[in-house]
Amino acid sequence: MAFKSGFVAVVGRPNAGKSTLVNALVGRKVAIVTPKPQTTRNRIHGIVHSEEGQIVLIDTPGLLAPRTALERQMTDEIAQALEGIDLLCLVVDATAEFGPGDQHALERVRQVRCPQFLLLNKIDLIEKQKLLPLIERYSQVYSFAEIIPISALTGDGLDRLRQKLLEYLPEGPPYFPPDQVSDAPERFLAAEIIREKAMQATRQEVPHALAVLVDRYEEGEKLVRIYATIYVERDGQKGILIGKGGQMLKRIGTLAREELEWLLGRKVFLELYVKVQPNWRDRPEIVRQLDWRRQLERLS
Ligand SMILES: Nc1nc2c(ncn2[C@@H]2O[C@H](COP(=O)(O)OP(=O)(O)OP(=O)(O)O)[C@@H](O)[C@H]2O)c(=O)[nH]1
Ligand SMILES: [Mg+2]
Repeated sequence: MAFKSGFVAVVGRPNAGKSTLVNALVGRKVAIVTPKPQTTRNRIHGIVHSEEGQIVLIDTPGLLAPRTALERQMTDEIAQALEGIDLLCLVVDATAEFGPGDQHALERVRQVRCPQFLLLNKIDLIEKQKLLPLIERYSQVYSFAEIIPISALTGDGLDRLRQKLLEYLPEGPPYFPPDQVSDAPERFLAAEIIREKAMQATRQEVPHALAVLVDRYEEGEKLVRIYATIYVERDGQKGILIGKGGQMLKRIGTLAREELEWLLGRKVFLELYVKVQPNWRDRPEIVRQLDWRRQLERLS
């Protein structure tokens, strides 16, 4: 059989499980995951290699009506991810009732011209008989090429999904070399892992007020030195992040370092700073700095 290859956008509402799915199919962590909505802020390619073909998944931020400069950038990221794709996967949280957010998501994908799959995710959490009404509901309002129940967490249904993706992709040569799993540089992965640990360690409005920028990334053969700043919007948030006697920041740093050592396969020296940048989410000039593609252009 001829080799298949192509780009598959993974879209859906915040918290549907898009990044979990991309990581599971790639077989490595390329995107961060937290229980909080609006974790992903940039589109990232996660590359799935096999003998039959190469699936380039594009993880995207959750679909929503943008209110801040950050959310507008996230919406732009989705629009760019949808350009020139071969396939689209709409990921839906099957444990949630169909609501206005799902209607909005359908209207968004309706504008895209390519075959579309509906992935009913988190089926590990629901009774099988609840699936059928959901499938019927979606079938009535939209014509999907395939509707596939999955659990990105347990892996249920993912073999079938992989097969179906390859089936629909066009014939073509691979876009990425066999050892590449993501298009994002390690420097960005480092910032994201730090943000993931900080998001997981904090509550309420703090996780969403966090941004991480790597100030220096020095690669040695055995050791990577990373100096990064975590931005928050208010003094109170800075206090929470640093914690009593610096305990919180230390814990975040340790967790991030351990995971980065595992992901990069090298020792990591990590130094974290915390700075207040009032209302950065409403400030386009700061939001732009969080776009790693633009950062790369600036560095080169
Ligand atoms: N039980 C269960 N939980 C899941 C599954 N898939 C994802 N989750 C959980 O759902 C939460 C959100 O997962 P993410 O992968 O970050 O979701 P996302 O769609 O990328 O979210 P945003 O980036 O915020 O748009 C996390 O707590 C995941 O562990 C699943 O199949 N089953
Ligand atoms: Mg995500």
